Amino acid sequence: MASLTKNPNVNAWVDEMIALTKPDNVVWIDGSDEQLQALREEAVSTGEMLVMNQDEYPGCLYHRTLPNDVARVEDRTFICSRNKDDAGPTNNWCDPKEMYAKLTPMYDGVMKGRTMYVIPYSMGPIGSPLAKVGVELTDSIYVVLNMDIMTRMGAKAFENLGDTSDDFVRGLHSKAQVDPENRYIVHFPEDNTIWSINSAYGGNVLLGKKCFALRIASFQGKNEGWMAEHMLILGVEKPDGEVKYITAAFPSACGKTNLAMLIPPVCYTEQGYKVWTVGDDIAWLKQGEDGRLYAINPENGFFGVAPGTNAKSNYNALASTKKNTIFTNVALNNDNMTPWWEGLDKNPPVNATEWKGEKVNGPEYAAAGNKLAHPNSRFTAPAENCPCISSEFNNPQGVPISAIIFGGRRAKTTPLVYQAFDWNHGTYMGSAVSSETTAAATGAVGVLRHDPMAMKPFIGYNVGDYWAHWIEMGEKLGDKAPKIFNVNWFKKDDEGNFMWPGFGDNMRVLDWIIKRCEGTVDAVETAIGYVPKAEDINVTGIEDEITPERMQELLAVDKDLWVEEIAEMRRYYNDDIAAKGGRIPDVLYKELDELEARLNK
Ligand code: OXD
Ligand code: MN
Repeated sequence: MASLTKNPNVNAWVDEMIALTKPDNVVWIDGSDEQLQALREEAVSTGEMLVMNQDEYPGCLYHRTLPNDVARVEDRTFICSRNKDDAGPTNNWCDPKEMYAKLTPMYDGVMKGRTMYVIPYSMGPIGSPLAKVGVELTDSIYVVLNMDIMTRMGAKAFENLGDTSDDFVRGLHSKAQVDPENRYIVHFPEDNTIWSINSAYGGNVLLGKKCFALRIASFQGKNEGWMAEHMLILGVEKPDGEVKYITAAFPSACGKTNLAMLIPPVCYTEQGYKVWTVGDDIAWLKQGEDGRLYAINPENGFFGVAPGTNAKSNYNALASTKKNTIFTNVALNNDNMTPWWEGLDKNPPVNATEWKGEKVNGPEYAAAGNKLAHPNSRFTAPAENCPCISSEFNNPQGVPISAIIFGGRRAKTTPLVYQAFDWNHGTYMGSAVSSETTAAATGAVGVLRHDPMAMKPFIGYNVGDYWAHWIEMGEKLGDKAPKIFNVNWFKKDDEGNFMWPGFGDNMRVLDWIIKRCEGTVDAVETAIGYVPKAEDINVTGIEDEITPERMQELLAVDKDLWVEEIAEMRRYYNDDIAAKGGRIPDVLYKELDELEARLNK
């Protein structure tokens, strides 16, 4: 099939990769409905995808990965910069020449007997000054159909690239034999290139997402003066119609999708407050002409964790999955081909297929302690399905950001919310983000790990240089910089119960944050930052649960715990980062010293 572009850089690279992988056929993805429909039918005919109940879930498909291929594989993910120091201590590194030499034989002839799909796509609205083009080559129809949901895919992306530009990210994916021993997710930032092999799981193979929009883009952003961050973007519309935009960075599976789509409590909705979703996972941020920081969501859909999603926890996400969605590794109700997962409701289907494909009696299987859906099972849903999608979703200029929020899962230490004194202090706060691990990545669950800016698995270069880039951005933005906050929805009491209701009630914290940005509410200046006065968090409707005493506990700054926190941060900076080649900016050591001095005052 003829190329869809005259761009010689694209064509030369595609030819080279065809010569390497030797597919039987090459199909250029134009993005037309006919082409996509034919691919869906082909995937269904081979069993790669199953058709869901078309009355209840029109346009929805189901896919099951191999049991060894269910999450991102951080231990097999590499940043291959020419100098080892440029990858830094948070990345696996290998010399690019060595890595190309190792992987080239694995790709040699890997697509024999298969079709190569050439996927042009844009991250960001077509024509946006913040958007960038990628081309992914893959032997997986599942990848094509997911990329159609997650990106602006098809010939229009080539129009945006133009006939001569070399500024596109080259992604080569082959599921090969889905062999975990030879699975590699490799980034060559200096070549704008990503090679992924032996996986068919979303986070490893939808190369526009983590690989491009975070790892490669963070490196591009450093060089070009913008930022790629693991952040949701939401707008809070106030009763007077003004919308304030906020971004928030939480580690994987800490509720970014839930916060991005929250439904405010009645005491807010009855006044006319609304929350609009711009993005749930990734933000690209750039200074606008007016000096403020603007954000776009480079994605076009949601690749959300299914378990725990229900009408109460996230009505809008659930609604987004009702049409044209791909479900991966959830359970199936065999009676009517509808999806099920833990936390959807309390009634696992009796006649069920669990995520590995075994037919089971759902209630019995669950009662025996088994999960029907994989804990990292996913929905890939078009953003346009979301009932609260922002009218600015496709705005090529992005939305102006008033506040940046960091957060993680911390049972103790961190109060419900506090504000940084200034941008550099906020950058320190971001560097100190840590969280209990979840099922979104392979490895142990429930262990506390440092996850600076929620970007540890996604910074495509030296983490110290990344922090320095944050500080430079703050200098550029000056007094137009967004205010920076830290939240913790996961504080627990001595009995181990969550103290804060979370979900929609997080609106109460957003309300305080917005008022701080507007300068309409006071705060208590503490050693760690500005903390709300207890009476300034609106508890209308939850007074029984959140008594003034409880609020005091939620907002408390426990000196002993913070002394421990500082000791741990020194250990982290020194042992995990500086001793391993992380170039920590002096500004951050100064922030740590000053925090310590304030606590000991
Ligand atoms: C994701 C992740 O899939 O962060 O978004 O793991
Ligand atoms: Mn994520």
